[in-house]
Amino acid sequence: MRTNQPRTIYLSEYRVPAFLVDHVDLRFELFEQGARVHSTLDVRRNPDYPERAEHLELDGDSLRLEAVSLNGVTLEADHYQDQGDKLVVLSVPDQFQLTVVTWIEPQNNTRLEGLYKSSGMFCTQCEAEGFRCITFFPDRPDVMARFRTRIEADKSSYPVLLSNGNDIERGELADGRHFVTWEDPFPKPCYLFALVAGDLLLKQDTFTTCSGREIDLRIYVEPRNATKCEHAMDSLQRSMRWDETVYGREYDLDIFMIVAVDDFNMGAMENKGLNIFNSSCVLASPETATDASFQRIEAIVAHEYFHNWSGNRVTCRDWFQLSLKEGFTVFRDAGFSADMGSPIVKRIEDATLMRTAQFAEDAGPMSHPVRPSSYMEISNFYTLTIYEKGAEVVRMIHTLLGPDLFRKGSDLYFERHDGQAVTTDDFVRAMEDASGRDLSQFRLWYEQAGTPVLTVRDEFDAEAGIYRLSIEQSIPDTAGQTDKKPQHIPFALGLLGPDGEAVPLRLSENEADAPLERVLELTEARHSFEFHGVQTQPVPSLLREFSAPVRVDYPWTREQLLFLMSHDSDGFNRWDAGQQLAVDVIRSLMDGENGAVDERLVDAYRVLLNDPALDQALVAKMLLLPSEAYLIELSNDVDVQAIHEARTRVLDHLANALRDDLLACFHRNAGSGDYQLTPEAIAGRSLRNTALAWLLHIGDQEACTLAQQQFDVAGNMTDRLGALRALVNSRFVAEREAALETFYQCWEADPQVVEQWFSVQAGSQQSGTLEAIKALLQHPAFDWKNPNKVRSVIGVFAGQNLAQFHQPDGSGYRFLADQVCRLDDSNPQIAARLVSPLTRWKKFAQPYCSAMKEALETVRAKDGLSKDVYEVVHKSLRP
Ligand code: B3K
Ligand code: ZN
Repeated sequence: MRTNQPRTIYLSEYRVPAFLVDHVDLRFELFEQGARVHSTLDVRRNPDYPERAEHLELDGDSLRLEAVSLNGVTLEADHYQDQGDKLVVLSVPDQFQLTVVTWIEPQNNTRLEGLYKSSGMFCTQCEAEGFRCITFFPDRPDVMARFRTRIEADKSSYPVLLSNGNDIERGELADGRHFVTWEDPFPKPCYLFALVAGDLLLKQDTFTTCSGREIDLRIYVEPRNATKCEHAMDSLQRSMRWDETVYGREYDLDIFMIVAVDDFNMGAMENKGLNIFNSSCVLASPETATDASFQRIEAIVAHEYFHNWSGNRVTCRDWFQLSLKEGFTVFRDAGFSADMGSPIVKRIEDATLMRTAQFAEDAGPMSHPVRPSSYMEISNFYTLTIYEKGAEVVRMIHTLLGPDLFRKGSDLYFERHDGQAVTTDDFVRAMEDASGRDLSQFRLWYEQAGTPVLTVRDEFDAEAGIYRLSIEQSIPDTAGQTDKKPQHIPFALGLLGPDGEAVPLRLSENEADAPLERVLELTEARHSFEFHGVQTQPVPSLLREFSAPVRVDYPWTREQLLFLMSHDSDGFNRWDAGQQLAVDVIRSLMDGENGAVDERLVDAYRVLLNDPALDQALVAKMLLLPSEAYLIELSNDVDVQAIHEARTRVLDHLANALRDDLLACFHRNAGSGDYQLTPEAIAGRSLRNTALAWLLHIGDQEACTLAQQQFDVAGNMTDRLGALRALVNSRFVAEREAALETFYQCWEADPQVVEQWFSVQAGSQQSGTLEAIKALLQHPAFDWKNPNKVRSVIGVFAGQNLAQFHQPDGSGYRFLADQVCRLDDSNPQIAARLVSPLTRWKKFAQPYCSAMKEALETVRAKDGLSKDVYEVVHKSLRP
């Protein structure tokens, strides 16, 4: 067991840095057996620091110190202390130059933080605290410096040498080595530093900015990926244009580079001028990537590009402010994706992620506010709350201010804070100053954790023609936070009359030109609203477009939901009504009520399948039943197998009753011609593959043949994988095995496709999956050091394949605990993420609950547990 408890860092302890660094001069000597880093810092005392700090303290991690000199004079050992995680230089002058030489071993770096090697190339990941694994430095985002970086390496193995900014010098060295020097004119925190050295192929294009500057766009990949860059390049160009049009933001450097690397802990990283991407988030071709990957790539390329303003030009003061850049940037990339595709579909996807995964996080042991007030390991706080809830919070500001004032606010924010490291409070203040609105109560969204619950009740007074709505707000207690204050919530609603027409929302008797939709602003624990001039009992359409990240409790009848499903003018709520109806039907089966599936659900789905006048992109989403994860989230004392069985029964019933409609839907959406990424084409493929999956689910022989045909002839990966997945989840064992085999043989040389092949199997609904998973870990293509492989097998099994993972005998949990312990030694960040499915043990019924807890306890007992896993496991096991 870990004996020393990691230190907790508190926001309340924030102090400005004692020393500032104006300039950093780096020289990297890269070798196969390690790297020598020479770092020269121009340091001065910070005039804003409240007292005179005597000694300079620099952060370090896993460094071998070779030399220290001050103003060119080598320091004797009694002038500094190498404490491992700190280098303390004693009694320094007010202003000086400090040179530190360190030796590091990138080839042995399995944590993938700092400088490491991936497929033979050198690359870096410095956010949040990886720069200290490269050299001693004040590793905090409020220290911003200008960087010059010289890289030296063997020329034949590493012909391409990259860092941030512009390349200003290059030349040859002895022994077949060469060097390139890069200079970044913009001061930046060290977490945005990047270096790449490798044998890479360059795909180039240009972008002309709104002021007429031509930017050199470069994507560097391994030569085998030459044909997979077009989509990323195109997404980049569209992002650059969009940020100019929608936010008035122009790119600042002359070069913008993206590098794809196979071994990467997360999706991508916004290093200044040199974004580094996980290969799976940048490389795509129709033959190898699904529609979902194409959309993910577009969103991530945009997200990292948008960080150039929201994150790099204006950065975070400290890591508690992480959502300042992440929440805002997710909000920006969501706007971009909505504009590039179907806005309703994008909103449905975002709301689904919030309601299934973020609400769960917010109710669990790792729950924290959008601006946390403490942490042990910052890597654990790159969460759905920081990213997705943070984006929802910005979206609510947008809703409250309206698009014009919001834009004024963002302009003011960028102008006022350009080149600064600031706080979420500074962001809100800019929005207030530009709009004249008071957002003081709104700020509670940053401070209070937990998902607000709105209890909505209504009554109709036919005689007076008044429809009354009462709304009560409450915020549940969360880890370390109780007695919360009411928050400022924008609540969008409409009312539907008997024929589905919108009822004018008159808040007073004689209000003329009353709107058909309103955003009510909830600020109190209790509100009641009266709508006048209402002739017949209306059906309310609540929280339209998911106008706030809250739960709504309203006693829906199935009639109301069916009515909204077909009549609501808000597409999002049409979808949501369908979800709530399906949830209700599934739950009534679990409660054992009369045992039959409500035929009205079947009828509603029949309409969806057969009415070509409906928005097919919306229909494709409406046909997807609520996931097991969402059903679990909605329940307490969860019996996973009971949820799985009830959901499966509904699916069986629907698929049997609608067999012919599904077949017709499959054929109607056969698709032809070129691969296109329009919302219509994507919807067509989604409908076709949903139909196939449902038909195979009920063991339909004809569908099995169709799936095999589709698998053989598909011209794109969406259809090929759709067919494969349907077969894998079916009872057709021989066909499934044959398809899996063929697929692997065809694609074994392509890591991104092999990852999908792993995922399909790890997500299989067939029993015996755990044994199959164990076998996959022995597969020659599986690699413990590659996070994508780990995620595609272990992550998918434990995080997505809930019915298989939650075995009543606890075997899935023990398996996960073993893998977490194994990974904890090599890559703690990945281990800490993987353990998360176990953390919500309190929510589950027996025997799940105790078995999950036991598995967590095994992890806790491991020797030398990392800080990352320690924090998650200990917080989860707190009484
Ligand atoms: N900022 C990075 C995330 C870094 C995670 C460090 N553990 C990617 C992004 O959000 O754009
Ligand atoms: Zn980001």
